[in-house]
Amino acid sequence: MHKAGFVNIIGNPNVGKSTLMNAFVGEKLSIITSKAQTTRHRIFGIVSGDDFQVVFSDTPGIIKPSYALQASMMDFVKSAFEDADILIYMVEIGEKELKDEVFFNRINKLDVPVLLLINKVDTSDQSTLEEQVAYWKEKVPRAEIFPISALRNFQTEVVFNRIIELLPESPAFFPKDQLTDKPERFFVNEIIREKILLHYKKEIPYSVEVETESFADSETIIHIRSVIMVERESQKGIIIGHKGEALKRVGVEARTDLEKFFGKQIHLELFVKVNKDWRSNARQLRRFGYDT
Ligand code: GDP
Ligand code: K
Ligand code: MG
Repeated sequence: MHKAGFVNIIGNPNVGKSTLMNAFVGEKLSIITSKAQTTRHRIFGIVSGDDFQVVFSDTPGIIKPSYALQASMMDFVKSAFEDADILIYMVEIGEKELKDEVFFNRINKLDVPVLLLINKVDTSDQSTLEEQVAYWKEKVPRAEIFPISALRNFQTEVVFNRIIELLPESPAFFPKDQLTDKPERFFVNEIIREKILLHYKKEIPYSVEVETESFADSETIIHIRSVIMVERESQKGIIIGHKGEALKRVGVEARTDLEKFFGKQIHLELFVKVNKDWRSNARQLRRFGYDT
């Protein structure tokens, strides 16, 4: 018998959804930072065995959208509700307030298995943890609750084994050696965007989109040319920085990660362009892959 299904991970921003999917897949498919809205897309991470295939979906954190980009991000979350065979609802230790009741009520109404993961237990003591488990048991009576640490790989295997048990009988959805649904350029864009999230303050990371114009893979080296898109001229200056130092740092760090990701030498060229108000422009958003 072969089992396969979609396991969709949803939750508030920063609870550790991307960290968990990467831990399951064993590859850094999703970028991770301590900032909310690091993940903007729905990203598949595929784990296959001889008689199973789990298609994880990492999704953006649940927020109340205030511009078109964020609305599209929440459409990714909604789609993750609709096609889940198993839903993972992730919370972090200490989280009690439900930021979006609408999503929350949907969880209690779903008829697929729900695993409620209380993440970051490495930061908690036993009594706090017990209190949290009791709280979530009452709030989501139909969920199975697992305290975990995605970062330290604590109890993640237990969760994985439970997922395999719960998977429906089905043939595989993807070739067994496929890890994700996204093309190479997507990961280039994301790795560069991660460095921007890490090194720039305030609104800058949220105003940035990265587009890879060329990706030329030869035997020993990959030549990559990417554009960092900002919304305003003033942001362009900030990205480049004094004597180009800031942009240079992004390039150096991104290249190191790209070499790890692709297992090859990378030659990376970065450019900065102004694309006025792209976050609110439906046509631009479609171009950057924000349509569901
Ligand atoms: P997401 O926004 O839900 O995708 O969360 P991320 O995976 O991007 O993680 C947000 C932050 O929480 C990052 O700084 C992670 O390193 C951190 N984090 C994730 N899992 C754990 C965990 O189990 N323990 C601790 N202490 N930190 C974690
Ligand atoms: K994050
Ligand atoms: Mg994320």
